[in-house]
Amino acid sequence: MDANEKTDKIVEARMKLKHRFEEKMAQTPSLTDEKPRGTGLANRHGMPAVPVGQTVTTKWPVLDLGYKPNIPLDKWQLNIDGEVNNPIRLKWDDLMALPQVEDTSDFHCVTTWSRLDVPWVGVRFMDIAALVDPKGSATHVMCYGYDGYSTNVSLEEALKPDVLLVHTADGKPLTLEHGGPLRMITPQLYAWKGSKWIKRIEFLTKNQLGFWEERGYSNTAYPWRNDRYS
Ligand SMILES: Nc1nc2c(c(=O)[nH]1)N[C@H]1C(S)=C(S)[C@@H](COP(=O)(O)O)O[C@H]1N2
Ligand SMILES: [Mo]
Repeated sequence: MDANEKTDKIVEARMKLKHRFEEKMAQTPSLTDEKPRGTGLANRHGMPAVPVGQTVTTKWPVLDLGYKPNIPLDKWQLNIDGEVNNPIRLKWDDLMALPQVEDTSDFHCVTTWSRLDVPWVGVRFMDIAALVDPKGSATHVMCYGYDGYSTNVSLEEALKPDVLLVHTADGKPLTLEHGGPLRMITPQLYAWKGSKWIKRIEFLTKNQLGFWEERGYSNTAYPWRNDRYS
């Protein structure tokens, strides 16, 4: 396959995914809530900038399981597998060869702090999904970190355009403590839905609980509904 054919295949897979999840995505809280709870000016999705119960901080606290796995770039890999037609293993150079996007979005931690307007650079989850071509039966993903962490996300949330796998924040390579070299971000959901030190994305045919979800955190994690615990 030449480069053009490759691009065409990814575009085709992306359109297929968009078509399959468009309706479900349009029904997610961050796009449908008529009375999202919070304060401040509307963000680009029409939600108040500061969700209910959150306080803005300019610092960036660190939350982890007491362990920060340090993976050198030449050893780093990301596996994307499960309910897909084309499972892949990306090395660092493969990741950097994918379309890179810059985006600025907010980061809401369930422990009540929010960091607004973080400039990120990375790859869209949607583009990664298009590469592996999920089977028609795929509904969710489980994302795993090198530290043993896991978190589940529905595809109608994960496929939103501002869900990214990021390697750069605030104009600098993502630091180890914040999940470098690569982490996921989910601006429309509480930040625990974005795995730091991401190592594997597994497509699933049903919802399964991740690390915090098994310990009582919400499955849906919607900040403008104060949806913290299940
Ligand atoms: N691999 C991994 N990812 C993780 C966590 C973790 O402990 N391990 N903590 C989660 C939680 S609870 C939050 S609030 C954010 C915190 O990201 P930060 O430490 O960069 O602020 O990462 C999430 N992703
Ligand atoms: Mo968190």
